[in-house]
Amino acid sequence: MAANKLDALIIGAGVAGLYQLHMLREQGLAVRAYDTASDVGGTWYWNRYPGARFDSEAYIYQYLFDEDLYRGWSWSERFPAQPEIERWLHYVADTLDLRRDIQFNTTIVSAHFDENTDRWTVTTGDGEVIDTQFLITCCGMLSAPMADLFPGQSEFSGEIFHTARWPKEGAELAGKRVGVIGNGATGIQVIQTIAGEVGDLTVFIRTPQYAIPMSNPTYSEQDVEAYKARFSELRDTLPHTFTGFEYDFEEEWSALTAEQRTERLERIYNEGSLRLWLASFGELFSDQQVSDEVSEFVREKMRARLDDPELFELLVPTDYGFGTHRVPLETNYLEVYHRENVHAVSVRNNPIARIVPEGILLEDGTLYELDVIVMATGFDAGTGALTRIDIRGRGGRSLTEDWSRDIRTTMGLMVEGYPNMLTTAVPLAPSAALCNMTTCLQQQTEWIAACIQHMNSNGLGIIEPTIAGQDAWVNHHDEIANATLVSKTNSWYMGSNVPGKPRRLLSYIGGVGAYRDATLKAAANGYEGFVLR
Ligand code: NA7
Repeated sequence: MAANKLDALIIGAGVAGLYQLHMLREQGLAVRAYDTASDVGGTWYWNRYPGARFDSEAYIYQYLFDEDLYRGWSWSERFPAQPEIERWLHYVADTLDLRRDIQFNTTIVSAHFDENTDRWTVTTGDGEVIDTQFLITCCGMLSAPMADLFPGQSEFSGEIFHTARWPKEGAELAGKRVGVIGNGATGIQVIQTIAGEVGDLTVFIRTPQYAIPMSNPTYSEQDVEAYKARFSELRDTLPHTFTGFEYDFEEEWSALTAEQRTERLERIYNEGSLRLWLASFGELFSDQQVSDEVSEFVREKMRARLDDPELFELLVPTDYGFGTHRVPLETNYLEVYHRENVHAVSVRNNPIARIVPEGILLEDGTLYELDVIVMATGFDAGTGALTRIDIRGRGGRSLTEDWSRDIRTTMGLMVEGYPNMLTTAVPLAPSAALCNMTTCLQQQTEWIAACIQHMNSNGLGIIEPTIAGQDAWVNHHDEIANATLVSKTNSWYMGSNVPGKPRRLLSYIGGVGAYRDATLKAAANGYEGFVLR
């Protein structure tokens, strides 16, 4: 088949795209992946800012379909940094010989479904046109940066970097006056890493963050052998837990005495992982009283590390519950604010008005003069990667327009009106928020590969969701989401960081295992909720 005529075109060569390519190639399909980047890695290609590292344990942020692949790579520590993660994805691409079917430095700008041929016409930024039966999006949940946010950005006389577009050659920060906007998971990693290097660091904080100290031991050979020996166990358990991590909830909060609760919280807190958030007490996500008590436990821990009550006000959250949006792991993040060269500025009631040539100007006229501005301002999560492409389905329907009205998908695997477009890391599936990404992405890509195999074995050319099937999934998703405290907190989880974005919990919160069961059940029942012909 000519290179411009494919069975399947994959957008993205990150964790999902690599595995999707491998599986479809094994099926004998003419398949090719395209990526804007110059190499594989996705998130781990783009996010090369200082301090970028895992918050999932490395030995579970893994492909679990091939024991040799798993055993062939040895991690140096529990939560490795970006350079090591990028090297690991190079190892995966090399081992599976994937690069020969990936076109790098190529951005997909449009994809239009042709109702006469039942095929997609895909166009690249260089004007290349590709004709494909299946369009598979592996664009990542957090890949469309919120980079153009403030008036005057182009007038700044210094340098501005969004964390997800950090220059490959690095940025010169030593001795400079640096401003960081944003203190989410990304901002925290940047701030704690550069504080000792820059001349002066000003952090502009709109919403304080709960934070848990990371315990990050380096691994000995024995440690590596020990986790590798758990391959089968991890492969069998991870897909079935609530969040795709190796741990699951403790006992019920209500079944424990006050002393027992404190003992559990202390023990889990000291593990230095995301367990306190993702697998301590399920009631944390739904019961206000439990949320209040666990939040106060974490606040106490944070206050105990700060020597200035004024910093409590700036850094310790009080108006939303622990875990109702992303909880970052950190290393001396709070202590950084005790340094003479680090200043926290609240922009909650006095927001950033604009960027001026000299620096950042707040609404009350205060000017912070800077040499470098780091925008750790996050992403248009879940939808942004696809709405920045001109995707057209039946009748010329635009996905960008559809999702600007209402964000709907069928199990995060397809969108009604867009036949043969299969999606990963889009809304209404477990993804990024509340999920170990590799667990979720392997499940979604495996579902897609099995679906295509089923179609090809049965002489079927088209799959698309029914309206009723999609409505049922959206209603199920909303019912669970609306019963949680997560849906009452503002963050990218709810789309509230993007002006005008329809409000809906982007990630499915019924549990990774339950989601998996639902998608497999739909397939086993003749792809219930979908039409195939
Ligand atoms: P996040 O979690 O969306 O954080 C973005 C940060 O930027 C957050 O602190 C925002 O404050 C802040 N922000 C955004 N816009 C502004 C303006 N206009 N003024 C001041 N501050 C602003 O993105 P991350 O990259 O840290 O993390 C994304 C995910 O990547 C993370 O959850 C992990 O899963 C990996 P706000 O809280 O909105 O007040």
